[in-house]
Amino acid sequence: MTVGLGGVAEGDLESILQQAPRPLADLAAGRLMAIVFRGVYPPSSCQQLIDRLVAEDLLYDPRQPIPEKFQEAAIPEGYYREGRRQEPPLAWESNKATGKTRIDIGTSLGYRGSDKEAFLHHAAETRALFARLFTESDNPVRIIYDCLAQIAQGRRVMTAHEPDGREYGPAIIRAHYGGYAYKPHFDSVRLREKRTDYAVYDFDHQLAGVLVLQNSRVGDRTAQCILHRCLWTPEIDPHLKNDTFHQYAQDHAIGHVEVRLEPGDLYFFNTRLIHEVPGVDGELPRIVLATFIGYSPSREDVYVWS
Ligand SMILES: O=C(O)CCC(=O)C(=O)O
Ligand SMILES: [Fe+2]
Repeated sequence: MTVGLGGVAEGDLESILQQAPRPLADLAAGRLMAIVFRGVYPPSSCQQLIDRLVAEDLLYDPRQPIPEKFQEAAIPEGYYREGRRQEPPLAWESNKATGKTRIDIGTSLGYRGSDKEAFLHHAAETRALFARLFTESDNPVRIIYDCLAQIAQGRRVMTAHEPDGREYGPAIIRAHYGGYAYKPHFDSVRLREKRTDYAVYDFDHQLAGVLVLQNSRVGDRTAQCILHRCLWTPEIDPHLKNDTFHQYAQDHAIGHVEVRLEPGDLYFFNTRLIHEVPGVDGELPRIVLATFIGYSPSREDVYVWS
């Protein structure tokens, strides 16, 4: 059986391929909203990894006061930089007060890409850190790449790199504290950030692969991603910028799916879809291991970065 327009293919590899025989092409075209691999990383491994990140002072325990170091490193909601612009994050002061902060472990092109040399240097440090954090037999980054290779149908999956071989960050761990939310947005190095000076700019399509390590929970509510049945066009932009997308979606009968994930589940989606993760201010932060993916039907390589 093939999924209908805008469905979600999920389960193990066999059932995903039964539902979506051309997974990346279907995601790229918006025929498929998401692909969900269930339970690819054991929940006990998720917990061990988080405990280790806290023990190594890479994340903080939200039940303790926020250490100074993390207040400085925290990234405000809604933050990204375009091209080479470097101005300070506007949303910063207000977020410090609300406690809605995000800690990144890894190298974000969106956050650091305005200074290419500094970005590539930071990425090299991230690769060294990940080599220390993960072993050959327990490596969630590898799991994301392997699952992607399984749906990439013979294409070669690799960490994004510049023509001179210098690699980007392979993936990024993101912890969202205090009900940190992603408002309706899309992600695109090409259409949004306009990073013409990076090799990933050349791909026709950008996807994301996100592995959930921990949910944020209040009662039976958890923070989950909502994918709207709407690929970004310039017409949508004012609604993202003015916070009127929900009204626009209602006026144009644009539906959505909520992709419900538990720790250890991995999902792939097209980042040109308008998507959001409403915050849930639970005791624990929502923590994910996230990647972006560059895919072109005409290319036999698939790039992964963060
Ligand atoms: O955390 C997620 O599931 C998706 C987050 C997201 O949309 C982003 O990082 O741009
Ligand atoms: Fe996003």
